[in-house]
Amino acid sequence: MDRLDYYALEPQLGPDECRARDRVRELVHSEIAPHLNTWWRAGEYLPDRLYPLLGEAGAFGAHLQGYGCPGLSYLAYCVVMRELEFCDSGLRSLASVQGPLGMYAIHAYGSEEQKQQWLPRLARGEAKVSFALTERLHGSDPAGMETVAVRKGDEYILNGNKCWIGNGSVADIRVVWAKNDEGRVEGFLVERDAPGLRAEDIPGKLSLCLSRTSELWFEDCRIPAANRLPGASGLRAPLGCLSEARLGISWGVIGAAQSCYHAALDYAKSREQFGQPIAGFQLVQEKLAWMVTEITKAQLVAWQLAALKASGAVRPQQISLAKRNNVWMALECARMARNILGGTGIIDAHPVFRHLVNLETVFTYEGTHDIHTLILGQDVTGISAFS
Ligand code: TGC
Ligand code: FAD
Repeated sequence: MDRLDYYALEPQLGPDECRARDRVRELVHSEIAPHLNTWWRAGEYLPDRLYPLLGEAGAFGAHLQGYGCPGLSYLAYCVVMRELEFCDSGLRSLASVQGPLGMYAIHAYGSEEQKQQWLPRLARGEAKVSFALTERLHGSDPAGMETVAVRKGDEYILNGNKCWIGNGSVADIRVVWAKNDEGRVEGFLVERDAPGLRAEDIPGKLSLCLSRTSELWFEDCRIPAANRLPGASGLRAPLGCLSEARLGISWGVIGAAQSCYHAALDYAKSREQFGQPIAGFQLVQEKLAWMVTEITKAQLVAWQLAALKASGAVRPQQISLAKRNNVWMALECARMARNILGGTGIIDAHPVFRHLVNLETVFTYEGTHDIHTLILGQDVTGISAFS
């Protein structure tokens, strides 16, 4: 099936990007998509055996260079994210946690030893990483975090809580953001069995069911002093990781929107009411035209954003515009597609309702829609509405 590409952007991909797209598309098509509903109904996460296959396909940190990482372009990274989220936002989400959040943090701020120890295994999907910024009491405002890391001899002692952490309970290594005794945010690598660490998955999740989300507690949790990320100082360090991941999300959700659009279009052409296909009704055509227009606009935003990023000229506020617009667009597409599908839109014979409930989370994480509105508001007015 040709995917919606109304302004013929796809032929502009180079051979590396096409290869990256096709490898991930093939893996998703053969090993993941056919089993999604079974896993979802059984309440199962993505099976562990698929992590190495995803690693082999270049899904983890596609744009990171060296240390066994795929070493592809930003555009290739973006296209990979779109392919994953065409299938499921939870699949893209676990790749975001692994690549642009966890691996990027180690790549950008880690010591040579930390990079050599962790990046090759993480890129291959032989180990999992999580990225722990959010706390129960501090979501949109991570500057308020209460987790602390105090140096004692050759160790750091961590105390505090982290909430909503992707793969938090099973990660081999966790990038944990905490304040030092001067109140400055720093990054720490906390290994799987660190003494004083407790982790539990958050129960009752009705969205992003393919990916695991956990809560972490640090009670005098001791880690070696060498586990501090030496290059990370201040909140700008974790926010820099978020910039990487938000860019991928602004591409990923285009995949989810395309999936919804095609499901709605196919159904509208085959479903008859009042003696004709519902695709012939003007109100249905208006919805399809809206989807084509908004997906195309989002694609143009995403492509230009990737170009700005590759040129080194991108500003975080430009990434916020794309995350805000494209996630909203995808969520609206999912709602419209669900509407066109009528009653059948709520069952898992179609991917639409799954995309809809997933996108509700994507609307909130990596900066809520409203937080990105305020980032843009501050950029254009010069006045912060946060405090
Ligand atoms: P503010 O004073 O604005 O900034 C502090 C320092 O950081 C710099 N900065 C950034 N740097 C890189 N990228 C960005 N996006 C940046 N935004 C800000 C800034 O220049 C400053 O640097 P310096 O050197 O002057 O200190 O900080 P603030 O406390 O006022 O906060 C601003 C705000 C609200 C925008 C920020 O806190 C924010 O983005 N909040 C949203 C929190 C969030 O997005 N959390 C996400 C958690 S991870 C997650 O959700 C993973 S989901 C899994 C998946 O992706 O699939
Ligand atoms: P809050 O910050 O409490 O916001 C609640 C509401 O208040 C929102 O509508 C928000 O827009 C609004 N609001 C807040 N402040 C303002 C303001 N100043 N003006 C106007 N409105 C405001 N975090 C991680 O660190 N690592 C992860 O791996 C991770 N994975 C996640 C996976 C899932 C499935 C989910 C749901 C979340 C995940 N998160 C992760 C956390 C996510 O980033 C936070 O949920 C998000 O930042 C919002 O924080 P909050 O949920 O505490 O909401």
